[in-house]
Amino acid sequence: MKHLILFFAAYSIGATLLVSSAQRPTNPTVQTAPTINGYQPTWWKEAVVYQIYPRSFQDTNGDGIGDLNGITEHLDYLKKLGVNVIWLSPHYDSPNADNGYDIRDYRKVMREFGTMEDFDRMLAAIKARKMRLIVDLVVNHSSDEHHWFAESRSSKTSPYRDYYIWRDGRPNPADPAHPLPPNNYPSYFSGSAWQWDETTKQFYLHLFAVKQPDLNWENKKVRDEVYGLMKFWLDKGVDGFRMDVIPLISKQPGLPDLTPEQAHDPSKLWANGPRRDEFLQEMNREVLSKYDAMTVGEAIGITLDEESALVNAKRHELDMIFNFDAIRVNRGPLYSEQAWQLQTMKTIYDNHAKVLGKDDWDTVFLSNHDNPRLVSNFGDTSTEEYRQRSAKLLETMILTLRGTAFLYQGDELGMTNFPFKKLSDFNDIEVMNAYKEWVVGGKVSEAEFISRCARFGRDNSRTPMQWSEKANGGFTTAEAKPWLAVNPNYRTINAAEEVRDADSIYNYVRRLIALRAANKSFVYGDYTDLAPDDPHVFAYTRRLEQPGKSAERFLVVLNWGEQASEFKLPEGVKARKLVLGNVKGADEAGASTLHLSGWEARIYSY
Ligand code: ISL
Ligand code: CA
Repeated sequence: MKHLILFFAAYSIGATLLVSSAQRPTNPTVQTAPTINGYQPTWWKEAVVYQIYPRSFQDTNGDGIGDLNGITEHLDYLKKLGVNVIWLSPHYDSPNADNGYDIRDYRKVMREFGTMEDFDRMLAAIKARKMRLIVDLVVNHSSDEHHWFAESRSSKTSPYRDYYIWRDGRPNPADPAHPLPPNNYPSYFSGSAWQWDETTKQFYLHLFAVKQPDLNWENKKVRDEVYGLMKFWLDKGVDGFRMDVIPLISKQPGLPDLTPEQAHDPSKLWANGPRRDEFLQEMNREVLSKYDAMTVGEAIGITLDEESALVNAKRHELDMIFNFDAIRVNRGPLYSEQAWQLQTMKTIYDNHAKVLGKDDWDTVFLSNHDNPRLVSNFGDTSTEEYRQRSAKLLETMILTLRGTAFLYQGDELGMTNFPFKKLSDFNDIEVMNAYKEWVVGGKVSEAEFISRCARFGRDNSRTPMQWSEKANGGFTTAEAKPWLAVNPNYRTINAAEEVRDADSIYNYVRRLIALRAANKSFVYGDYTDLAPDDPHVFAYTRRLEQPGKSAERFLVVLNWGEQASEFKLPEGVKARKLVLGNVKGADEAGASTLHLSGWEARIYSY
């Protein structure tokens, strides 16, 4: 008992010392600021984040690959749009088996993207415009070309051996020289998650590509390496991290076989390793708590009920996660399309509002570099009119729902999926590997495979930005061959045109972001779904009532689909004044029933 008391006394003194000696406590203004509607206000809650996939943003040296100087060149475009945080997909040295999500050197800039000087110049230019930068932290795995792995695979006694996850194979009676994988884990990118390595005659684990060996987070040295590289970028001035597949860092003890039920969605099991929270709390204690940084975890395999464990402010883990419930609402197995209803989508957002409390925070996104183009996925590209309207409707929703908004490059222009016709049109390793397993393996026909990948493939969002009507959409020079073909519709869908056109999607999004920036109700306000059962109209309010201030109330009405809809406002909700809409001339302020045309979106004050 005495020992215990002594231990606790020493611990709390240690903790006090730690706090008081920290030179850079977490944003002191934030800690003392009064709450808004019960929420602690922070810059990242108020942020509109814009994701840049650097490979496809802007090429400045004619090699057909986007680069950091290309980002610097377009910062005024982003500033004008109004976004205030940029999330940069991996910019590190990489052999590009998975376009940079396989990192060879965490402290070096990818040669194709430029130099560290280019990075520093870009960061300074971002800061000069009062914007912030978060970078991608990909530390569930590294590249097999990282020097840690080169050492690790060289011998069983290498000091780096335990940086990765090595296991003996299981005996193979049919062929004793070639043991079977240690367990039945499949890789996300098809095939087994285990790769045989001839040098030391063991298997290593790779939940993604063979060239992406999983790091062993059980090893404190690995964690220290990660904390060190995080500090390296934070000390340079980056404002936080998007953390790739972060719940996967803690594995199941003993790595048992997946049961048949688990095999349906193995990420559920992988994501819930018993040390996940311990690792994240340690990372927070040792690194994040010392900076005013924002974190958003890609939380593959996490359900809404489990979310608070990761994002609750009192737990000191992450600030936010990406939950994939909404974005995957139309997705069946093997890239197939699943029928869905608007009510399902509403239920997802409603549940989020109910389950996440005042110490939690949410994200809103419906696209990224792993998903199809926003307007092709959830909107309507059947006519030019509907493409524009539905893109505006989707952006209206993303920017007025509850949570930090994440936009993906090109969606502000209503860029669409690419007309993929054949396997060689694709670049993505996920597609190439799936072809072997699904087509060669007889699960789907070749034609069906191409059509599914054209619908859901990740390359859809990775085609180059369409800047102008010039050759190659102005992404690169006319002579260059872009690393992935530019969508041929660049002649009509491009930034130059949209910046000019006051009614464009770009200018609509710009007005939306400005509206959100001017009205905190879109950030901290309450959310109420007015008609959860309506199959066509998504209508909700955002409301903020603060003592001593006049109430801020907004009504958002979204008519999903080509059909015209009527929406009868419930008692007590009067559409006072139209503040933004995507159909010219439509207003109906003061009406008790709204008449909406196809894909119409309106925001009223009420
Ligand atoms: O995109 C997917 C399915 O189409 C997902 O399985 C995706 O691989 C998963 O969400 C994890 O994504 C992240 O880690 C991967 C990388 O390929 C993705 O680009 C990244 O966002 C491995 O680092
Ligand atoms: Ca380039």
